[in-house]
Amino acid sequence: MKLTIVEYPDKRLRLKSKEVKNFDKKLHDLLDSMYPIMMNTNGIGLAAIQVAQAIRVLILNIPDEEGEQHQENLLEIINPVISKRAGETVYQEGCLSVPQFYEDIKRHATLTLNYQDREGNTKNLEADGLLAIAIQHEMDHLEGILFIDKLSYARRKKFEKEYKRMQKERKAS
Ligand code: QAP
Ligand code: CO
Repeated sequence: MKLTIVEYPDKRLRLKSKEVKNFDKKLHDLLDSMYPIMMNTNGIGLAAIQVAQAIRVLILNIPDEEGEQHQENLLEIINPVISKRAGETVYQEGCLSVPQFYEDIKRHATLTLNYQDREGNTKNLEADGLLAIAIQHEMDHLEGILFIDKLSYARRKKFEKEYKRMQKERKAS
């Protein structure tokens, strides 16, 4: 499956992703294709809508203490629901669909996640740190929400201006 990353301001990023009902080969092919594109673009998280598939699927590969990503730490998360959330944390986020832009975003510090794996098995996960942040960021994608939507009016205006200038430069080169 050949995939490319959908970038802001593409309207497809605003779609609400649909629940996965069939845990079939098509889903497995999508998951298998999402992993290399995330790794090749230096991502730690990717939602299916970022590769133009509006279904409730996301993958995460959080780096270890040495900052290295290992395939055995890959999480494939389908139909996620947060059942508990607590605390507050701020982290400088980025997004593969909003290249070259990073801003501090406030999230819950810890959460409990219910989800399904690629076979449709029900799973539970307690998350904190970068994993908890990444889960919230990727789950926002399932609702058509981007991290830039959480900026103040002034910061968002600054972003729109910088991003437009950067896109012009990228087209020119
Ligand atoms: C979401 O983001 C996230 O601008 C995943 O040029 C962000 O993988 C989770 C990336 C922060 C937790 C904390 C962004 C790569 C990757 C860029 C990413 C870029 C190259 C973003
Ligand atoms: Co993102």
